[in-house]
Amino acid sequence: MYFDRSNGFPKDFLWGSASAAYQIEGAWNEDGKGPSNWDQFVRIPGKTFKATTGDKAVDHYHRYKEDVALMAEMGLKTYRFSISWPRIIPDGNGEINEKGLQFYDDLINELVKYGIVPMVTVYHWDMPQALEEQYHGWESRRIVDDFVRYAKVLFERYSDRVKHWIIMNEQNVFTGLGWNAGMHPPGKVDDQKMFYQVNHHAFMAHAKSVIALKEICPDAKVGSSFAYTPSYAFDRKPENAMAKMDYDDLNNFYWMDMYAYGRYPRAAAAYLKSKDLTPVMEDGDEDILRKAAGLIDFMGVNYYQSCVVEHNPIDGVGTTHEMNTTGKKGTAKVQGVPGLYKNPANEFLPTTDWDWTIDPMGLRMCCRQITSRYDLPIVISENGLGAFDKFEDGEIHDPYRIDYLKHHIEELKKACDDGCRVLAYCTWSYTDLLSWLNGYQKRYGFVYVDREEDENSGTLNRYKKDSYYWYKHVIETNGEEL
Ligand code: BGP
Repeated sequence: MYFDRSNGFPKDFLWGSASAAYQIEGAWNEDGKGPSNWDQFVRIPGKTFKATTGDKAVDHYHRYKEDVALMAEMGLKTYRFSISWPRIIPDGNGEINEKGLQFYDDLINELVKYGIVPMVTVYHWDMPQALEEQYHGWESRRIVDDFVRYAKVLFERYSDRVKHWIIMNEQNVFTGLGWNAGMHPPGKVDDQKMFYQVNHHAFMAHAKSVIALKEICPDAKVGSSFAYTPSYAFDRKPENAMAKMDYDDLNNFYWMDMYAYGRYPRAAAAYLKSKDLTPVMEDGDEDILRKAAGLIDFMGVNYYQSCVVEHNPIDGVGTTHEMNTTGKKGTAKVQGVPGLYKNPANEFLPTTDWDWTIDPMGLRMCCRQITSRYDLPIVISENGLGAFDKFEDGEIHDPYRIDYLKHHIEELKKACDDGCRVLAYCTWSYTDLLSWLNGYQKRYGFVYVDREEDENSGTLNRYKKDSYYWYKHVIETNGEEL
């Protein structure tokens, strides 16, 4: 009913938590798995905090039963995890590795056994390194067919038990950090033209996978997860409000419009044309993109922070390609695009030790914007706080994490009351895990894992944090008692 406003979280709301294969599994060269682009990238000196790798990660590959048992005890309704492409097809487009498929079969069966809904991400950034060597991975249009073949293998094998699928995780982040900032593989800097071309290939891979899934399993629910950073204009100066529009078109709607409408925002397309950055498209691409847009069931949102947008003159600040990866608060720098916008700090909001703005209301704004612009259901596929945790006699007191999540859930509840159709909320993350660039000291989990940056450190034993018990109660009361 159009005016049927819900009250609080729906009865069948999926309270969940999320992870990604590279960040938890380890077993990087076991049971036939091929090397990924990340296995290669982390070995380049200076790329990650203290040269940390996911070689062992938190050893979820061997401890998944223990991890799932802890989820069941907590009462988790859904668990979002990703599948490692090089575990399934070691060289990206050749033989299929049955042992890799078997691992995820076992994991899915274990979840289903406890009544936990598996939510699967097809691509959370670990691409078979062989594809980089064959044709430079996402830079080549050839990846679209290889990706869709991989996705179909998953749909055919698992869609009897997996009904919730996320095709891409944060396409805006892996392409931005990969081709503009040089901080993710393949480590290219300021390759704007390729950045947009790579995105077009990823959009096509997303679209063709969505279409394939609906053919194989019509009752599956599908979308992609976007790293959504909503924005505030610096002040009421018209040029700052205009800068906000530019920011949103180029940083938010560029991806979400494509997923939801199958087309680029007109102003963004015009800007690309004026800079000779328009990606090459093939005949028929537009139809495929539109068709897929008509088939998606939700917008996936990874929400961590909001930002401020201010006009940036042509001789203003550029991007420094730096990030606070040490946890030393206050080391992040203002960055921007000359002639368009820059992103100064928001003095009204606190930040984490890694200088990420903490803004619970921003989550409600994401939901409202998606609801107004696309009228789509929403899956919050990530939200959480990276912090230093202290292990004291087997206990981990993390009131700051509880506080962060509590305020975000309060705002999410308001979004539900506003009429937004929110299907799920997944915290990042379930266990502690590898933070891509920030090592193991930046912790996000409900479950503490005993390990440090050094590969030989720690027992890898699991311990429940205070937030574990708190979230258990949130789930029990369907978000009524926070
Ligand atoms: C998102 C990614 C996750 C996770 C999270 C936290 O961008 O989808 O994989 O890493 O951010 O980020 P970080 O580890 O940099 O703190």
